[in-house]
Amino acid sequence: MNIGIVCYPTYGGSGVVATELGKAIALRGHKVHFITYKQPARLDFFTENTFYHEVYVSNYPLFDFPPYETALTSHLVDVVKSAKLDLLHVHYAIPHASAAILAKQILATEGIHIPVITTLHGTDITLVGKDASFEPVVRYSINMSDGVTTVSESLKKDTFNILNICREILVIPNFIDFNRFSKQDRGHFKTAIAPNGEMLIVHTSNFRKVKRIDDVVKVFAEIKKKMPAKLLLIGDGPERINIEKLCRELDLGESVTFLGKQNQVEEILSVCDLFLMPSETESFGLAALEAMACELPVISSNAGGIPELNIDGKTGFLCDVGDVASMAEKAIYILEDPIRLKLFKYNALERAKEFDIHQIVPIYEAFYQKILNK
Ligand code: GMT
Repeated sequence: MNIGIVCYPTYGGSGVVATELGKAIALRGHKVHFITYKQPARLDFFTENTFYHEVYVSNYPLFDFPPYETALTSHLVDVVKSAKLDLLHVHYAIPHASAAILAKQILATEGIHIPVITTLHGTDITLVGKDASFEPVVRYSINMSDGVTTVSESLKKDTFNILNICREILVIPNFIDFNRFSKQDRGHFKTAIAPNGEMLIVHTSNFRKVKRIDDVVKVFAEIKKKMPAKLLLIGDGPERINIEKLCRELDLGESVTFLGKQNQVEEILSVCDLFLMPSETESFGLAALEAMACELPVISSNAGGIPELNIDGKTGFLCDVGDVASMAEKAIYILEDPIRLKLFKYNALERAKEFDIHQIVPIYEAFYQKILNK
């Protein structure tokens, strides 16, 4: 197959899933063309089967808002024709699905049929998708796609309910590549950041409000009252300044380290003991899966699709959004007993194995084939 993949090239989960999927599909012998405005962060190697097409947007002075969607649509039309693509797989509804549907309609006028598969990732439905300024376009693009997937049952339900959509949607969960995400021996690093054997608590995200990082800090403050512990915060974004302020107010001093954006997250996860994900909404929780693959139990909220990944009482615990007291209590329960901690770590890894890239990518591949055969 000759597949075009459209995604956000930055650090977000949807871009990671799209890029890792494209790389895996290419390794299975298909040709994969990434079409986006910047080389995807995880597209760190090229093979004879992967191609990258950069979308250029004119900055003509008349444009207060450079029309990326129009430039992307034109580029899609061009790449479908020049690379003779069989299928477009677009990740995140806005603006990728709508650009692909318009490209499909333009190509139809030239007698070219290009099927479009849209994968919804979460906030494209639960936050921006329901914004009145996008809703009709999102609904139309989903309805006009030849195939639609969501990353959890929860997101599928949200798509039906929020957008009042009634069509077939296939759930294909996020996946993990154990060649990259597995516990590595980084003892020297652990000694450097936790010289007195402190418990290492970790959180990774894009530091947006929806991640509730203030809850991460408040849970950590409670853990720290009971045992020596440190908190590592990986990522960056608009909330960072408020979180730094909160850490000062709670007098957490040097026990919290802001590591910023990191490329080798797996190396840091490998030395930690517990992962916190108290998100307001989360369609799947790829960051938690990455942590579990590195043998970390997860204390999370029970929002969205997280319960489809984190098993309450086994791989960690699920608490109501904002229930800091319960999250702290459960975290301490896991951390205070070394044998219990070991068991939760083992369970987390075993659960992560159910989302192995080698099991999930063939589901996408079969879905491509099904849509092409239609
Ligand atoms: O988590 C984010 O805010 C980034 C976002 C994205 O669109 O890149 O992640 C979403 O997609 C991931 C991959 O499918 C999911 O694992 C995340 O749960 C989802 N985030 C939310 O729903 C908030």
